[in-house]
Amino acid sequence: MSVLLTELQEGILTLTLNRPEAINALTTEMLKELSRVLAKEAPLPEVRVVVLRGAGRGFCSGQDLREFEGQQISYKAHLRNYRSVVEGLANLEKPVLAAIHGAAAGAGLSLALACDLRVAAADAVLTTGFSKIGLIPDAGMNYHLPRLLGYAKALELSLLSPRLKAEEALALGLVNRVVASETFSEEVSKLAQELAQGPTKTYGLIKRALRKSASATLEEMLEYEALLQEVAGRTEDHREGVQAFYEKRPARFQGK
Ligand code: T3D
Repeated sequence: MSVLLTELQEGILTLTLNRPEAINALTTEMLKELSRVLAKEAPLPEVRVVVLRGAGRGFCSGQDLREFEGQQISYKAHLRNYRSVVEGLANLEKPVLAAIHGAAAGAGLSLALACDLRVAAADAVLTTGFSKIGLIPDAGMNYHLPRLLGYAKALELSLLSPRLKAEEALALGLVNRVVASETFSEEVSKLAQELAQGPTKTYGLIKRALRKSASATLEEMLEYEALLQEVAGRTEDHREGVQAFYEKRPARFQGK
């Protein structure tokens, strides 16, 4: 059985981390496959949204702590394993949804933070976890956590690694919504379907603009927005959206 399951249905590419016996702890093989799928399959035009989830009883417990047992952490191996995955999730020009049930820990949480939206089941438990094993947050967590929560909260969670329940994570802004565990898959599908029927190219431009704003001045953003709006204005979905407005009907976006 593959350590990463992929399924494309009605524009929704679902990627399921599949090592349930270790709460989907990340191995080199799994990260390599994730990186490949994000580079080769996710960008295809028939994919309108990507959902990242875990098999079994949790989302992801982070780096597999048994894979490199007794070995020194290697800067090179670490970058090789994680960089393309985190960049692949963050920079993909379409929405990426993390569907979190059970535990999301360490680099597992980092991957969820690199996604665009996070839906948590009521039973989810989120923890940075790194400091508990004497490591610093990685896999992009130092970038995403302070941008989502602000410096003070990001530092607190990084230093103390509390186990946050779904509702606590929601109150902090770490996840976008919490849904009942019983209807989790259904709610994730509903949101994924909504996104899959949206103006995909424009979604990609929205991501680009907000990502750029993390390191840009107001003047630079005004310039960049104008540029991206010109691109959005040339999409078929923009034409359809305006036409639908005139005709007082819902838009039928094709992602073009
Ligand atoms: O090399 C580098 O580049 C460094 C990179 C580091 C990146 C990182 O992600 S470091 C952080 C690594 N992750 C952790 O430290 C989290 C470790 N796991 C936990 O804290 C807990 O397991 C959870 C909070 C995730 C879940 O707790 P719970 O009580 O629901 O489950 P459990 O009983 O602890 O785990 C179930 C099984 O999964 C268990 O196996 P067993 O005993 O039934 O055979 C456990 O050992 C295994 N497991 C859980 N996490 C990992 C793991 N196996 C390997 N690696 C794991 N990260």
